[in-house]
Amino acid sequence: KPIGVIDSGVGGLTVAKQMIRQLPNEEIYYVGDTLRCPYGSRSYDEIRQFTWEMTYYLLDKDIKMLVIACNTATSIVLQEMREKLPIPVIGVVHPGARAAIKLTKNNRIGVIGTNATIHSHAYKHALKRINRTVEIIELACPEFAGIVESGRYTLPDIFDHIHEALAPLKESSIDTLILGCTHYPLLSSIIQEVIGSQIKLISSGDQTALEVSAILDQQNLLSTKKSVSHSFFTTGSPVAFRKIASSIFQEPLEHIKQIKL
Ligand code: DGN
Repeated sequence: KPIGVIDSGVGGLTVAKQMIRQLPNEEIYYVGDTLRCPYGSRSYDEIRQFTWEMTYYLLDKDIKMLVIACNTATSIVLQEMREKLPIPVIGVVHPGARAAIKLTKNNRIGVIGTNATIHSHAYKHALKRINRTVEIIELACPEFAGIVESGRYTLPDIFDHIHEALAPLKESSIDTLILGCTHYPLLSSIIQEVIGSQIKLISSGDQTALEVSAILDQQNLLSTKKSVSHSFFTTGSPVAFRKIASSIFQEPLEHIKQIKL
């Protein structure tokens, strides 16, 4: 059975990529709701409804586990999905928080994400639960996911925009910055240049893939398939999806299908 991965758009592919790398015998079914992306500035009810729609689509395909590869959706729906679904469900917030706690030396951690993620304080709660003494600086960067979806993130004006957006972190003396939106790893080289090389960046993809593997192992759900084929479903243009996805995977992706939710 496949593992389902969902995101508001292409950002979750940064998580799917790590899963495919770390778990080569697992089949991934990915849904990106590119038509309705970004989710970050939508209402709580919309985010909840859209996330459930993607999930129902994949449940029909008999997935054995669900990865919510979107911080916005994780912040709002993870708990509810865990309670209601008969399969394991994992989000990206706790893996990212755990990775940051391991890495920080001065206990000052920055988090950037969409409006919805930052206002939910999901990272703050997750970090404080692990270590009460940690200081957390949260900053919403509502434009970043749209920049990634547009595919125009190498332009110099994007650099200036990111510089301006991250200015509030300048005096914060954080030593670790969580990229609290799965779209942001695609901007990581620009973000790193703007905030300086002394600050470590955390993308949750790696850590999430590790946790997926641990859960599958615990529940005896690991696949031993020799040849797997992944499927990608998008609610938007498959051409635009293929273009961004192929640059993330650094190889042309097959099996991209447009769907209606
Ligand atoms: N990639 C999603 C996240 O991690 O929050 C959200 C992007 C968006 O929809 N704004």
